Amino acid sequence: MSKNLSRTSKYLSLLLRHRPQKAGLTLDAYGWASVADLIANTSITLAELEAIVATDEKGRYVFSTDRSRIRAAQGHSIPVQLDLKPQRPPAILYHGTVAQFLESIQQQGLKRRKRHHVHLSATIETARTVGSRRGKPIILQIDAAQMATDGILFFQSENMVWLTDYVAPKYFFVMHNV
Ligand code: HQG
Repeated sequence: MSKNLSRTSKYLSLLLRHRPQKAGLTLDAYGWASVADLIANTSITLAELEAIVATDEKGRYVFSTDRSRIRAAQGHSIPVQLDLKPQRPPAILYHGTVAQFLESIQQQGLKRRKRHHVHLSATIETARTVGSRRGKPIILQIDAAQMATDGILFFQSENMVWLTDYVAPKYFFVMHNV
């Protein structure tokens, strides 16, 4: 993705996940914004939107079937209903974080902070990328199978991120040498 497109994608993330009002947009209850409004209210073109949806490496944004609306697949801090259905997770999931949060995470468990859910990854590589956003990554291995057995619900976003409400300390450990 070009530098310009990547900057536009970050702005789109701000509008569709956190602050639609910055461009005078309103999202419906399910997080959809009107594509026409988005184009009218910003300098983003339809061609750019189409390129971002098609090429974003994490599939962060999706068009409605008729392409009149667009939303973020996950990662919101504002309340939206994504209508995700609970799904059985893989036996093991991973979470990438950094050393400065570790003590607190080990005491309190993984919390969703500003987002709707705790975000978990199916692979160590993805968790490493997520953690690397903040510094040297630390990978937690999560016993998703046990959590599911204990009745804790998991969801998968449209772009395949695993989501859950909270992960108690008994369900994870820090992976070393990864
Ligand atoms: C940490 C990006 C202290 C947690 C990524 C994380 C992901 C705690 C940070 C998606 C804690 C929250 C989500 C506790 C959790 N004490 N720190 N009890 N519990 N934390 O950004 O998982 O590019 O909200 O470890 O790729 O980093 O936006 O979550 O470091 O998929 O599409 O608090 O965001 O995707 O940070 O990232 P975040 P995250 P996008």
